[in-house]
This record gives sequence, C-alpha cells and structure tokens, in this order.
Amino acid sequence: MQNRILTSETLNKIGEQAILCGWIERVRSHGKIAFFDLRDMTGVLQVVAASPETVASVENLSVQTVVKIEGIIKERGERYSNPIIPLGTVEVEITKPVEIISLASEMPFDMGGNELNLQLPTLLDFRTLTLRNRKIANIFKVQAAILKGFRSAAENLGATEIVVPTISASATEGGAEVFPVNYYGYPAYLTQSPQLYKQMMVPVFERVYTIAHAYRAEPSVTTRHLSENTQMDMEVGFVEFPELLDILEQVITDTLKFAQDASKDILHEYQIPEISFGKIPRLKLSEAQEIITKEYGRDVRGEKDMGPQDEVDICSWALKNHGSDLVTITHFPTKKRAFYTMPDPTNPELSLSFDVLFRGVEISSGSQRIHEYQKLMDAITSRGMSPENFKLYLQAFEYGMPQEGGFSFGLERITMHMLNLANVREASLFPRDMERIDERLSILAQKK
Ligand code: AMO
Repeated sequence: MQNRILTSETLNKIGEQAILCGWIERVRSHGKIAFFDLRDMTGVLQVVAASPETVASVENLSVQTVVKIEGIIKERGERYSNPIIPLGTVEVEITKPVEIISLASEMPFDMGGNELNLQLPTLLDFRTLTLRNRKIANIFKVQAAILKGFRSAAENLGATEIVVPTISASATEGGAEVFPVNYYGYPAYLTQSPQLYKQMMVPVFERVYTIAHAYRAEPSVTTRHLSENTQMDMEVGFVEFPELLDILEQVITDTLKFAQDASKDILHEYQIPEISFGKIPRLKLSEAQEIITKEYGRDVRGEKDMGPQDEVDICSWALKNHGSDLVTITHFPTKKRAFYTMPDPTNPELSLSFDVLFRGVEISSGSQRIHEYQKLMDAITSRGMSPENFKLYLQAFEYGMPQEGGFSFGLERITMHMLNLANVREASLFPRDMERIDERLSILAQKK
C-alpha cells in the first residue's frame, strides 16, 4: 500500500505524520481518550485517539478488524513508556477517524492477552485466529529458521535441492501405515517419505536434499505423531558408514545452531535454555541398552528398538556425561528397519542404521543403503514384497549406483523440542491426526 509505513519504522520517525495498516488488538476506551494496539508484520504499536471524532471511530472497533490509520508518531511520556517491549516507547496519535478495511466478527474467545488460555482442541478448531497470537506465531518463526538452517547446512555440503512427488505407486517404508489414493482408478499411495526419490537422484547429483511432506496413517494418538509431517531429507553418494555419521551430525548441529542464532530473541523471551553442543556421543543400540540398564535400573537389553522412556534416559545420560543435547544410536536390528537399509557386513542381523535423539525424542533416522542391484532385489523379495512394485526405483540401481546413505529430520519434532512444547501438534500449522483434518473428524462424520 502506497505511503504505508510499518510499526517498526515508527522508532525512527518521531514527530512525523504517518499512515499505518494492520489488525486491531485490545481496545481500551476511557471516555475522552481511547487506545488500541495495532499489529502488523513487524510488531505491535499503541495507537491513541484523543479527539471526540477519533475516539468515536475507535470505541466500537472489534478485535482483529483490519484498519488504516493516519496520525503523528510520538514518544510516550516516561510514565507511560514500556522499554521492555520492542515498540513500548512510541505511540501514534491519530489525527483522522480510523478507516476500516475489513470488519472482524466478534471473537469466539478472548484474544486480548499475550497468552491464549485455551485447550489444544480449541486452539486447533480456531487455528486461523490462534496463529495470530504472537507467542504462537513465534513457533513458526523458529520453524522457518530451522528450515533455513537445514537448507544452508545441506547447501554447504554441495547438495542440490530437489522436489519429489507425494503420490507414489509403491509404499516407501513398508508396513500398513499408508494412505491409499485412487489414482484414475489405479491403486497408489501418499508417500510415507521422499526416500525412494532421493535415492534415485544420487546418480544424477551425488548429493541431494529435499523438504517434503510425509504421510503416515498412524493408528494411535500420541504427543509425538502426526499423520502428515515435514521431513528434511538428505542423501549422499560415495559415502560409507562412519563418514555418513559425521555428515549427519554436522548437518543437525549446523541446522540447530543456525536456528538458535536466528531465534535468539524469541528463545530468550520464553526462557528456553540454550542447546548444549558437546561432542555427540555415538552408541550402538546394545551399548545404549547397557547404559540404561546399569544407570537407570530398567533391564532393556535385547529389546529390538528404543521405547520413549529409553530415549529420555539416554538423552539425560548424554547431557550429564558428554554435555550434549544430541545422541546418535546405531546398529538397530535389520528386520526392524526398512528394506533399503544395509545390513552390517560383520553381523547381518544388525544394520548400518541410526537414529538421532534430541532432548529425549527421536528427531532423525537414516542408514547406509543397499546399493547393489541384486542385493536390493533380494532384500525386497525376502520381505515378501514384489520387485514389480519398485520398477522405477530399481532401474536407478541396475545402471550404476555408488555406495550411498542418507537421513531425514522431522521438522515438527525439532521445533517442538527446541521450544519445549508439550505436543507436536503445536509445532504444525494445520496438524493432521487420527481425529482431525482441518475440522474434527467427528464433525465431518455428522455432515456425511
Ligand atoms: P523415519 O520414519 O524415522 O525415517 O522418519 C524420519 C523422521 O521424521 C519424523 N517423523 C515423524 N514426525 C511426526 N509424526 C510422525 N508420524 C513421524 N514419522 C516420522 C521423525 C523421524 O525421525 N526414510 C526414512 C529416513 C531415511 O532413512 O533417510 C524415514 O522416513 O523425526
């Protein structure tokens, strides 16, 4: 909009006449004088109306109404200034009645304060409103910084960004947790991960990365599972296991450092402790289980995977003994991992696979892959799957695939644990789960 300035620009324009636009937050009327807060993309600014004509235009404004205002930028008197908040020392006194661009209906709940005191289902039912709350919006500022950090970490390693399909003729990770799609009358699936496509791109670019949607028909409701999540994936050619772990740890460290740095003010405001970047311990699953058994008194030796409490315990061990909020666990049982995972040549029962845990939860998985065509065919058939369903994928391996490996980070889980959120749904703009796809499924059922 022509001549419009942003609220953040007012600090350098004291005494000037200005036009600003934004959303109304909190209106306070005291008879001869009225105030409201104006929110735009850069902040929240106090607006004052002090003449009968301007006060009349403010008094009945509903919260979230979009307005255009014109007035003089003033320094707030010392008594009224609030140096703690970013624009707490300035205000605009309007010289004309407020111009309404779009009138908002009455809010279904109080949007006024800094904190929205709502239960999660309500937060999600009114998502387009609750996202306008600054504290909630900041979650997604941090998320944007994580995405940027991942991109920058992957680019620094020479990887090329790719965009891959989310409808596929085959189920990538195996298992029953797939959403079927009717594709012009043919069976297809929403991809559980960008896995197969990123691998197919290794002979093209050697190193690739992608930020992709992944769909999991999760049969249970937990605080860490979504039915649609965002994966930050990388795949690297000419790499073998220990070097792959070095790359993995470099990418996650660089991503988190970038995100933390870019979100300093937000993390400080919510008193989130800094991430501890000691040397990341690497433990085989069996070693982690020994530690848990010895130090935390739960005998988990021989279990095929880590349970949620195991992840919490080993992370607290890593922080205590290595000053690290991250820990890498390797060598999961081959049978427990997807077909493309390379078995450890020295003990094929175990695989060259890994998970990264961060502040008590798995945020990443990956592995060295089977790159030899015949071995890959054997792995597919030995799991009762048909190579026929993986024709295009196998083509890439039949005609020259180097040793390769890669990994994937769950964006929402990283966001959740960077910000100490209680539920992964809070770290997804529009979360999908067993109970919701925008609307609650129970409400959609009534409409059927
Ligand atoms: P995996 O299935 O472990 O590995 O997924 C990778 C990471 O994505 C996140 N994640 C989820 N987050 C929220 N809700 C879910 N339902 C969910 N599922 C996964 C987790 C997890 O660590 N193709 C392999 C990766 C690879 O080998 O490169 C894969 O998809 O943070």
